[in-house]
Amino acid sequence: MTRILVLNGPNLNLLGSREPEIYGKTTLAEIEGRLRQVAAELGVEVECVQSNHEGALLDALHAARGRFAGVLFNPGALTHTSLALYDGLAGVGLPAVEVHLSNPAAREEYRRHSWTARAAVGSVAGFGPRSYEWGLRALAAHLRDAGR
Ligand code: CA2
Repeated sequence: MTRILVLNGPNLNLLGSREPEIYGKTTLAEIEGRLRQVAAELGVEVECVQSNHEGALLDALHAARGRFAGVLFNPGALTHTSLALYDGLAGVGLPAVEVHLSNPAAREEYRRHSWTARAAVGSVAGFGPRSYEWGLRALAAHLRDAGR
């Protein structure tokens, strides 16, 4: 079965507990639960990893080679700063869809640039937890089209 790595970066483990006006009330566990439901519907399998550490995210990406067909990735604030994650994503060569709860393009200037999006197939942002769901649907369709 097609396997997809769902990777979440720094502070996303705090979802639902702080700043609900920006990031909503849904917890990461709830988002992951919904992704498992959608994955079952799509006939794919998801494995979910969250880390607050850039190096651990890189390790997860490297370990994904040969085990996963693609990556659904919310790099959190590292989106805007991490050339290393860009290099890692580009280096492993797995198709990735970047997702964001908020719409960084409509926020502060320093959130308007994404390093990681440069190595992604595409992005879904601004729809809260549904960004993940639609990102997963888009990635699964992309993998299907690519015969992977
Ligand atoms: O909108 C998104 O998904 C972001 O990736 C979230 C990041 C932010 O730096 C990006 O610009 C956009 C921040 C994640 C922090 O999550 C928190 C959740 C609850 C409480 C505090 C932080």
